[in-house]
Amino acid sequence: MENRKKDFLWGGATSASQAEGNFENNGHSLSVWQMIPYIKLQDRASIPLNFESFTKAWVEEVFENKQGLHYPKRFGSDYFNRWKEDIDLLAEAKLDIYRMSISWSRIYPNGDELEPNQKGLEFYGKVLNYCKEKGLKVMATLSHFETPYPIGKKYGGWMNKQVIDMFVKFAKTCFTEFGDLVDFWVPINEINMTAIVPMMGGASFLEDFPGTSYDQLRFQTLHNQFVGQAKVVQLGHEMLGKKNIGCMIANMTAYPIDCNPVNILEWQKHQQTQRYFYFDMVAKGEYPTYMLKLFEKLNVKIDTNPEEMTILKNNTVDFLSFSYYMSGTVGTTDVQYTSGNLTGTGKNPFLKATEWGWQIDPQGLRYTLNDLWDRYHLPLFISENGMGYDDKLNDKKTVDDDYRIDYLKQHFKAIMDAIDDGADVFGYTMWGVIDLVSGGTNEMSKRYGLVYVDYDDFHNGTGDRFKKKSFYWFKKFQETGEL
Ligand code: BGP
Repeated sequence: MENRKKDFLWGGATSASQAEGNFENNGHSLSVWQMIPYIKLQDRASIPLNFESFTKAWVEEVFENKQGLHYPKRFGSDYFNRWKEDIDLLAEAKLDIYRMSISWSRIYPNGDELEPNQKGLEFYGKVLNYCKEKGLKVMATLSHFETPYPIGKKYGGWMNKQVIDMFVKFAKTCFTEFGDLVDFWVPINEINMTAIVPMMGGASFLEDFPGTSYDQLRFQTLHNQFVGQAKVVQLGHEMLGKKNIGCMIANMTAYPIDCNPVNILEWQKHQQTQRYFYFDMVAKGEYPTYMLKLFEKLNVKIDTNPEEMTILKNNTVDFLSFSYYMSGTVGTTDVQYTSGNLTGTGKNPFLKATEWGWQIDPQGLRYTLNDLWDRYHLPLFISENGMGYDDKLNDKKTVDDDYRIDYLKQHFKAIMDAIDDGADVFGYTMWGVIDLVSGGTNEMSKRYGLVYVDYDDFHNGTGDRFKKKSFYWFKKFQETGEL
């Protein structure tokens, strides 16, 4: 099959806190995500973490690290030192676009500084200029779960509306410094993370807000992020004079477990509250009725005012970007569960799953693209997709990752089919294009890349980069347009 849309952007993605390392130098503070240690999984396919266990007391205790735990995201794949080599590899594989994040913790390590950290700006200036030199377009995420931990500690994270202004200040610095070097901006990665785990998404801990329910915490923190994101959209439009700012949402496509009407209603509720809600907020700029009803039921009262609601309404995004790894099922009964991105979901007997239990569903991507295009009529970009696998480097210093090639081929075909169906899709960035630390499980051995990085789960290894079979496959796809 041929790649029929000639200006489509094919690329790869990484994040600062999973790739950079070098956490204690150059004024960098730890981001929330770098506070979580590696804990060996007994069963990779079972949901690994009890998110409510991430209390502030626990984080502070592990911070002292008397138990000698390993924190993989503080080491990443040593991108901070090897960025040039990595960008060369991306250019060699003929990527059109590279999605990366600019670590908030490197630019405003405490959030409340008046001036940005020059060393951080210098680093990203070098990286972005080099991308330009190599002909790579760039999508920059402003916070890939990278709220500096000091903001959580001192201000209570995104639950505190002062953090909105800190984020806007950070965005303003990035627009000023890098506005000419970045092609597309995404303010907040997978914004729905905050409604699932406010500590990870928003650096807000329940202990800091006595008398507040967990539901109130998660939806208020999320609301403040929606407002912060809308303010950044407004600022970007004013400063950059371009329509190049999108959202990033973890897409939760699911199917009803069967055609029993009670299950259809359950599925509809799930898709509204777990999926459309986020897209509705950033595309339509107001709370949908079904969420207002849910808030009543949960006794959630969003602290807001008419000015914030106007900001949300007037500053919707220019494109919709989302992660798509898998699909799930929903029903009231008879559902067996499996792991997935951010949350678990129902098993689907028609789908195979990875070792981590993530169900592989390329046709679900075609369905999702058609569905989102029909509903919003905004250009679509798949900003994360890929297959985590415990790749092994062979004697020839490569990885024969035919399973990954197969996964990518099927998903690329699904995108092309969706374009044929009429959906306006303009780009795709494969997750973890150069191996990096897993977001959810902190394993280095859960690999997604076209390039193998020689580190194990404890950061032992040379850090050397090796091209996998999928690297050559991707390059050929770019050269020929043939899948
Ligand atoms: C998304 C995150 C990414 C990445 C990806 C894969 O939720 O935005 O940062 O980690 O999931 O997840 P994992 O690394 O846990 O396999």
